Amino acid sequence: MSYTLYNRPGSGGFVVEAALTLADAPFELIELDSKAGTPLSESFRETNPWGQLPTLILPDGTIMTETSAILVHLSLCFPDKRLAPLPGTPAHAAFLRWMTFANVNLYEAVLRRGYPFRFTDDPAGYDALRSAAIRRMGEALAVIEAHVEGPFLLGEEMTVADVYIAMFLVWHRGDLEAARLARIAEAVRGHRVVGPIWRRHFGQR
Ligand SMILES: N[C@@H](CCC(=O)N[C@@H](CS)C(=O)NCC(=O)O)C(=O)O
Repeated sequence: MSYTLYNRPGSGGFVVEAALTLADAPFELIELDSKAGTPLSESFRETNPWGQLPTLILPDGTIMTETSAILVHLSLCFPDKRLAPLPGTPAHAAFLRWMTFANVNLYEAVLRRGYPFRFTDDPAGYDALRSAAIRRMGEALAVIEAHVEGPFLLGEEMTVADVYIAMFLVWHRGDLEAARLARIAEAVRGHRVVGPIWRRHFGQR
């Protein structure tokens, strides 16, 4: 029984692909032919009515969307792979906190930057929306930077939260003083399993 992951290169499915690979879970990758900043084809809405990636089909056919929910689910399905801290611990509470924080504050800012036409009906406002989104993303990354336990976000071990945050760092277009997040991204890029997936999505960035 296998998972099916819908994504496009350089998109958020990178982190789901990394999590599935870290979990040794069998999966089929379906890469949609579409560019960042453009809506996906209407026909894809039959799979995900919100028309977004990543979309993961579980082995029993259940459709999952929302990156942080997918990552939390996978971490619970494969506890021995230690994708996340042990459920019920303070570290797991922090894991849930930052996963949701990233989805709500970072991912939405990425969308405001890439798809401003969804957030205002006034084309004259697109540039202002984009620059405010980049600033907001920098503010959210700075909050996470201040909460890095070290060396990884939640302590000694890398979790999928680190891989997730590293993805936002590579997408961020503004200035950012975040030495601890930069070190996490470096570790993610250099990771034996995640590194090759990173390079396929983001090249040498
Ligand atoms: N809230 C969603 C956001 C996903 C998202 O924005 N995905 C982008 C690709 S990175 C996308 O599908 N863009 C196409 C669109 O929004 O039309 C999640 O957490 O997975």
